[in-house]
Amino acid sequence: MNASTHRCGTVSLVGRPNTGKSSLLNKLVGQKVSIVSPKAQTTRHLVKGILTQADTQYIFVDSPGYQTLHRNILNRALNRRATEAALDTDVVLWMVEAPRLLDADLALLAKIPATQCVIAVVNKMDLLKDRTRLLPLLQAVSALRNFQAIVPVSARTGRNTDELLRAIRDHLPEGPSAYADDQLTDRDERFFAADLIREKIFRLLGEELPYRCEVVIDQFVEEGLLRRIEATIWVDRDNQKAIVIGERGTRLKSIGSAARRDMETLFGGKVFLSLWVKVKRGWTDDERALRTLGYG
Ligand SMILES: Nc1nc2c(ncn2[C@@H]2O[C@H](COP(=O)(O)OP(=O)(O)OP(=O)(O)O)[C@@H](O)[C@H]2O)c(=O)[nH]1
Ligand SMILES: [Mg+2]
Repeated sequence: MNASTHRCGTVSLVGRPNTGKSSLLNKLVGQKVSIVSPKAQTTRHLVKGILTQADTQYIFVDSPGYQTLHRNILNRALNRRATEAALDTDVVLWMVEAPRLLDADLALLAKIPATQCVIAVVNKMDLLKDRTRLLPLLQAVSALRNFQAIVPVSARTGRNTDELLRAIRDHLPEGPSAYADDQLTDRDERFFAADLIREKIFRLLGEELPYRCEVVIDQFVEEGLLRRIEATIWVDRDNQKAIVIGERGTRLKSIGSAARRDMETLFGGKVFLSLWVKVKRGWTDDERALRTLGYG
């Protein structure tokens, strides 16, 4: 292989919820382009993160975690997205997490065609205090399929991510960059505004409620370096509205100010954010509502 050959290609990150796909994407591109939370199924949209090096442009595509519980229409749409992401790219990173494989890991792998170029990524190796446990896990992974490579990494510490990039590069097609050298993502500020609010909802609300919320940007106006943003958090029942707002509005205020701070860092300017909460009954199971929200 000629060392000066330029390569450019797409790489999808697929896996069970919570394996660290979005964290790894952010680590690889060196910027937070995809939202992260300790809860499963944080990611709902396909987000691209672009890493440009002298001889390679990697176009990573994050996807929602593939899950086998909670069969509502929203989750079926998310699963479709997760598997579609895996079909369309030059390389698929099938992500699992230490210390063990679960059935849902295997269920997703079974959906990736045998003809696809798949690299198995075993994330969270920092959690394996006892290193002797890594080898049996890698062996169990290698018994599943003929992977192009199996790479243990830690998205948290960045361990082994250079090795992963090298393994990916070998399987990217030759060609010029598809995006400008300084472009980090395919999404616009409006998208990030909504997703950052969603991230705070996942981080600041209880176990169930985040799955019942969606964020819609009603207005996004730029005035010089200032952005004026109005957004609505949709919930699917009346009692949820009170919970999101919190006593005397305190919870909504925390969500808003945490999201605003992240937006100001990402956009590099001041943000005025107004947040509203409204009820759209049963939206996670309403196909028409889901289509309006972009899950068509
Ligand atoms: N210890 C450790 N934690 C990690 C690592 N990578 C991710 N995490 C944590 O795992 C949780 C899930 O991370 P995400 O990046 O949101 O996972 P995801 O696969 O994108 O999840 P979904 O979007 O819900 O499918 C978060 O709490 C992360 O901080 C890692 O390498 N080590
Ligand atoms: Mg994610």
